[in-house]
Amino acid sequence: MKLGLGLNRHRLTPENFRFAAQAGCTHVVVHCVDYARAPAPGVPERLRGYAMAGNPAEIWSVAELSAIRRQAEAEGLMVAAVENLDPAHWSDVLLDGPRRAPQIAKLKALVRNLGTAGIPCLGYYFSLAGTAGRLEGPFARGGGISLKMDQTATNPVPAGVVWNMTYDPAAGPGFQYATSAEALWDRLRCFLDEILPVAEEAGVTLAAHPDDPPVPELQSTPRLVYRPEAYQRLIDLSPSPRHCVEFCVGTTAEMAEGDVYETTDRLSRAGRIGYVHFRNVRGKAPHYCETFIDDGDVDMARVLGILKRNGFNGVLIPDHAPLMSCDAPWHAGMAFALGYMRALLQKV
Ligand SMILES: [Mn+2]
Repeated sequence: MKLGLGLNRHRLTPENFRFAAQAGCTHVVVHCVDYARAPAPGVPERLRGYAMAGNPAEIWSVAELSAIRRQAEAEGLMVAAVENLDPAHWSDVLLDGPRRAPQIAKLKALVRNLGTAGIPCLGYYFSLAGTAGRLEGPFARGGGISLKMDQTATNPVPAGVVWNMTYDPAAGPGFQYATSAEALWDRLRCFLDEILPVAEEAGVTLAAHPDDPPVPELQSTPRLVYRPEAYQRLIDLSPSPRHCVEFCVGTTAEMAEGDVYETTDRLSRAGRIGYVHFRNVRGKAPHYCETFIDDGDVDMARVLGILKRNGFNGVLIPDHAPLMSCDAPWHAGMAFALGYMRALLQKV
């Protein structure tokens, strides 16, 4: 197994690649979505709390992806995956909207671009509400800044927003058009039916993240993979070897039902893990708190042992880690998680 670090778009700098290498990483998972793009001046009040999605006309190019790869390689690292799609590029795939067909064509081109740039995996998260409904605060050990969920009620998603970002500031007023879980499963199946053949040709694995937070409904939208059994339903959508899971240990442990070790065993035995989000948590949805990697409910060494026994040979990244009190809160949190993971990997 290999150690990696996830880097958001604004962290794709030579210093951060070097930081990953110094912590013992051989791989990085990169984000191309700008999650912090400010709303345009003049967007309606009801959309002010949401970041703006990217440019719908521009998918990530071979040149852009290759430049990231070269930057990583300059520090001795491989790019294991690009994580997450921009809502601007697939809003109508998620919502079954009128621009679905051109967006699918662009997603196919994007998967080909990843293959050409030598990036072997695309992590995606098929969700209407995205990662809403969590709070950030001093909830981890010693007041480390982490995320918690402690609620069951959330406001519906405004029209023009999907996956927690505004893709159409001119939409609305009102709310995202309601749909059922079955309709959403259908949309996911259609997406996979169209994209997986291209992914196979391009040599790119598609890896699906489970619902974070894992609750059956969020912001009046249905969720798909919020309990362990749903991983199987997801996998059964296609026999393609390029159809995998972005296995999130934390999210799986947060699921109200099931057992994180059993799920780890089932998915890794089936060979359907693209890469792993290796983080810890205390509690179960809808009342849980993200913790330091050594401080939650999950025996991380046991999870690693199961992955090893089943021959998983891919990349593990820390996912989120609590921010630590110092001049570099994010880096300290990641260094702590990576050091712990490195030790477990050496020992397993
Ligand atoms: Mn995750």
